[in-house]
Amino acid sequence: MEEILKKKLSEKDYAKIEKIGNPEVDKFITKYIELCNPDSVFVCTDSKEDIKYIRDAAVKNGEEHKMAIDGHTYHFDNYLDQARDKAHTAILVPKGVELGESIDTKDRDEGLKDVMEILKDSMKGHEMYVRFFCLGPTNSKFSIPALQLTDSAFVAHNEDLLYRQGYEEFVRQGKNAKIFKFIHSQGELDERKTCKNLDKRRIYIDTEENTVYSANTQYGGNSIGLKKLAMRLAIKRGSKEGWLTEHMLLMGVHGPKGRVTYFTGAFPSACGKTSTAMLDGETIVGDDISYLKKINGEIIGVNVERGMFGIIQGINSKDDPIQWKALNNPREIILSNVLITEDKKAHWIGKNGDVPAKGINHSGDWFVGKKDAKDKEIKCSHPNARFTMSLDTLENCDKNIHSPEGVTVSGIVYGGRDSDTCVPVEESLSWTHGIVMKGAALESETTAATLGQEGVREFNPMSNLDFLPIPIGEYIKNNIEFENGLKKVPPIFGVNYFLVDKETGKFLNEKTDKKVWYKWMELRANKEVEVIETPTGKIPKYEDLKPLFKSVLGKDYSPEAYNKQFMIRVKESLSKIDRIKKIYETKVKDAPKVLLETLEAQRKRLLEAQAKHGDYILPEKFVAGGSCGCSCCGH
Ligand code: SPV
Ligand code: MN
Repeated sequence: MEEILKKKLSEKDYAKIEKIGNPEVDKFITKYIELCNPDSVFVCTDSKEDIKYIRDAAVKNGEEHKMAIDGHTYHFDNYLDQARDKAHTAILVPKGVELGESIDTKDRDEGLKDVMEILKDSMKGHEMYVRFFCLGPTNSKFSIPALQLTDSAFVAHNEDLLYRQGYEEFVRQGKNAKIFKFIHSQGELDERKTCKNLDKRRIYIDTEENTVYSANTQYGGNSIGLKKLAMRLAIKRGSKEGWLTEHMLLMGVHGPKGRVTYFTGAFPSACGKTSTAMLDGETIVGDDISYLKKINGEIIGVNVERGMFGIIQGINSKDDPIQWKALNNPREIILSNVLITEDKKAHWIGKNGDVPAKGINHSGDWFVGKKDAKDKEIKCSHPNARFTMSLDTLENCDKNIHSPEGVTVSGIVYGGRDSDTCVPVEESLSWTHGIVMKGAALESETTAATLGQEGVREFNPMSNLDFLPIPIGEYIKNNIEFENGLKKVPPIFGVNYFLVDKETGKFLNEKTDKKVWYKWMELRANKEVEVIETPTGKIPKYEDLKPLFKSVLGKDYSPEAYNKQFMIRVKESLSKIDRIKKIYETKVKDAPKVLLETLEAQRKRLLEAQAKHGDYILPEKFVAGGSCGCSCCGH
C-alpha cells in the first residue's frame, strides 16, 4: 500500500496523507489509484495554494472557461447529461434486503462488479484529485468527514465552493473518523470535454461501506459526491442514530424587534427552494440539505453545505435581487449549461433583456430557433442550468452559518407545485398531522411552464423520495417519532406558491408574495397571530395578512384576493387524500398506521364541512381562534 502511494504521489503529497494517520483513507486512495490508473495524483489540503491548483486545473483541462466577469467560469455537461440520472442510479443492497418498489436498488455484488469494471483504467490520461471536506460545520457534533477522489477538476472545484474544507477535520478526527467516501471518474471525454460514454453512466450507493461510485457523468447531481450522493449515506446513518437528513433549506426569518426565527423548508427540485432561502430581507443558512438533531429537547439544524448549486432559469433583477447581483459582479462562480456569447457573457431563460441571436450552449453552436434531433426547439439555456457559488460572502448570509452548535429550528415548511388544491400557507393541526399531510403527502406537478394546463402530479414524500436508502415507511416513521422528547414542538406549515386561478389560468400569487407568508409564519411560530381552523389546517386571518402585504411589499391586499387564495377546495382536497392513500396502501411497505389514520381523519373533517358548506368554502365559514395553538379556547 505504502509503496503504491509513494510511487504515484510526490513526497509532499504523501506527507499530507501520512499526517492524517487514518488507514481507511490510505486504503481507499490506494485501491482507486490501482484500479483507475491515473497518470498523476494531486492531494489537496485546506491551503489556499492547493485550492488554487484545483481552480486553475479546471481551466487548464478545458472543463471550465473564463468569462468576461472576473472569477466567473462556464462549463458544459454533455447534451444528454443535464440532470440526475435516475435510471442509472441505485442503492446497492445485499441479497434479501428490500426497500420497496419506489426506491431503485441493485444487488450489491452485481453492482460492485459492474462499476469496478467501468472504473478500471478510467483515469488513464487524467489526474486524480484527492479532496478532504467536512459535511456540516467543522469541529461540531454534526461534522462528517468526506473523502472525494475524482478525475474532474470541475467536480473538485464545485465542491470547493459548496463544502467546508475538511483536511484539518480529518487530521483532528484521525483514526476515529467515521468517514464517507466517494469515487468519481468522468471517463473518456469528447472534444468539448464532456462525457463520451453515457451508456456506461453509473451512480451506485453502497451504504454498507459508506461509499458512493459515480462514473461517466459530469452533471453535479450525479458527480458531486458530497451533494445528493452523501445525502443517501447520511439518511441511513441518521436512521440508525436517531437524527434526520432532510432535503431542506435553512433560513433565518426576521421578525419584529430584531428577532430571528429559524425555519427549515423542503421543496422538490425546481419548486422555489433556493429563491425562498434567498428571500430579500431574510438570512440564509442553507438552500438544499440540512442535518437535524435533537439536542436538549430542541431541534437543532445545520447546513450540510456552504454554497449553492442553484437553478439559474428565471433569475432576474426584480424577483431575485441578491442572486442577480452575485451573477453580475466579480466573485468565484461556475455557470453550467447556459448560453455564452462571443463577448464571454452569459444568458439564460428568464434573464432580463433580449435573448442573443447566437452563441454556444450545451448543444454546441447555438442560434435562435435551433432544433434537436427530435425536432424540438433548443432554448438558449437548459431548464436545469445551474450556478455554483459560496454563501459566505453574500450580503444575506446568516451569521450562524458555520456555528458548530447549529441553530434552533422553530418552524418547518413543506411545499410543492400545486395548481389547484392547497392554500398558499397553512399551519398543520399537530406535528403528526404536519408530517403526514404536508410532508408524506407532498406532491408536485411536473410542468408549470404552461399556465392553466394541469401538470402531472408526482408523489414525493418530504421531497426526499429520490434520495432514500431506507424504506419509505421507515423514513416517515422516523420523522413522526422525531417529535418524542421535544420540549417545544415547532409548528409544521404547508406552502403553495403555484395556485392557479381557474378562470384566468394565471397564478393567484406573485413570486414575491412568499415574503409575506414567511413573515406570517414567523409571527405564528412565536404565537403572535391567531388562525382560522379549517379541515385541512390553520390558515391566516385576512386582518393579519393585509398589513403584512402593505409593510413587506407595499401592496394593497384585497379581501377578494384573500378569499380566492384561501378558500378550502374540498373536492380537490378529497381527491388528494384518495391518491395518497392508494399509494401508501399499494406501493409502500409498512406505512405507519397513524399515517393512514391521519388521512382518514382529514377526509372525515372535509366531508363534514362539505355537507354544511359545499365544495368551495370561504375562510369566513370557519371559526377563528387559538393564538395559544389549541383549537378550542378561541382566544
Ligand atoms: C436538486 O435537484 O434537488 C438539486 C440539484 O439540488 S442536484 O444536485 O441535481 O440534486
Ligand atoms: Mn436539491
